[in-house]
Amino acid sequence: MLIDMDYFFVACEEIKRPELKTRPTIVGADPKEGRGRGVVMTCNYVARKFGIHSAIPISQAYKLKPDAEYLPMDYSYYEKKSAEVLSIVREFAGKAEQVSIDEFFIDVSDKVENYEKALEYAKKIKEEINEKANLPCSIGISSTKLVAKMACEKAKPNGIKLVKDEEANAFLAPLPVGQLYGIGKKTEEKLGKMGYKTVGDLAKASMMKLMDEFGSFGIDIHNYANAIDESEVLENYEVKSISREFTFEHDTKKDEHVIKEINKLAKQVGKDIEERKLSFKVVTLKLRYSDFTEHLHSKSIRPTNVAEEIARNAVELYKENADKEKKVRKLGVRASGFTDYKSQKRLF
Ligand code: TTP
Ligand code: MG
Ligand code: MG
Repeated sequence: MLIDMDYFFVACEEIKRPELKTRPTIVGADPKEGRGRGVVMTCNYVARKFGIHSAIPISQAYKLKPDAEYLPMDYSYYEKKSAEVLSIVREFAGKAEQVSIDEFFIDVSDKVENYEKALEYAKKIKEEINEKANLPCSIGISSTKLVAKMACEKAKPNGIKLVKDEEANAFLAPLPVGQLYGIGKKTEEKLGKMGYKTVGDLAKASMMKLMDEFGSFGIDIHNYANAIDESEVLENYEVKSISREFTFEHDTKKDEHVIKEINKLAKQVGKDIEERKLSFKVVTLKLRYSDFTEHLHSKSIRPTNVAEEIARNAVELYKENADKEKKVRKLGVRASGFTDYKSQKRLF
């Protein structure tokens, strides 16, 4: 699902001053009676009826509706509301990814077993956001991020749109190429000259021809036009390190016992790393002995996403550093120095 808040900045202002709900309201630069510079950040749907929308010059907005409410940005308040929405959304999601101040992808494939249930679930999420954060939103539902995002656009304002897997191509086909995600103004122009007007035209285009014109981006365009998008919802918690610890029931100095447990811990850490699609460059082994002295041993390696490298290096650290005179009481294995190996797709 892609959840995008409706007319976000102004919707936040309406919480502070409910009387704005029925009045055309704009957040952006000061219009200074038409002489103001700068742009409209956003406006409510009452104002959109007058032709006002995001990114137009504030002077133009003023011409269209001089008696609208013009408000300055209160960014810290919008950030606070955004964080509130994120925490509500997280309660419903297996995974959540914030893509902008008012936009969240959530993966609910482990929460609902079919599209009908997903639709019910989206209604619940929408109600919860409305009740708890006092804000309207729209939700797009699909099996890919690409189509969910585009479905949400169609759901606006204050709606939910489900596009099933088997409907995705027919949903995209009639749209002008400029509405396909990843396609900017320049690409749209070039595609127009090549004879591709709709996403459906583009879906049938030869991949080679697109690659000739756009390089590897041509492959992306072709995939998007065919509703193919394999990117996953990525958690965007900032994780600094991942570790596991184990305490022996009986302190031991038998290498095979210790190494067996190091391997187990490393496997658990590795599983976490793989799930989060991280690569790491530091492996640390913690050893606490029966006299309660504790030592950390670290190793920097070339960044890798190969989980087995954790065990290999942790065992090596043990062999190189363990005090063989003492019994081991507790072990810890940690990986850190993360980078995303599958960084987010250009598209988003
Ligand atoms: P959007 O989600 O693009 O727009 P919106 O929430 O105002 O309206 P919609 O109902 O169509 O989703 O952007 C979120 C916020 O980001 C928006 O409230 C204001 C800000 N913003 C800008 O500052 N400049 C811009 O050009 C756009 C598009 C948005
Ligand atoms: Mg929005
Ligand atoms: Mg948005």
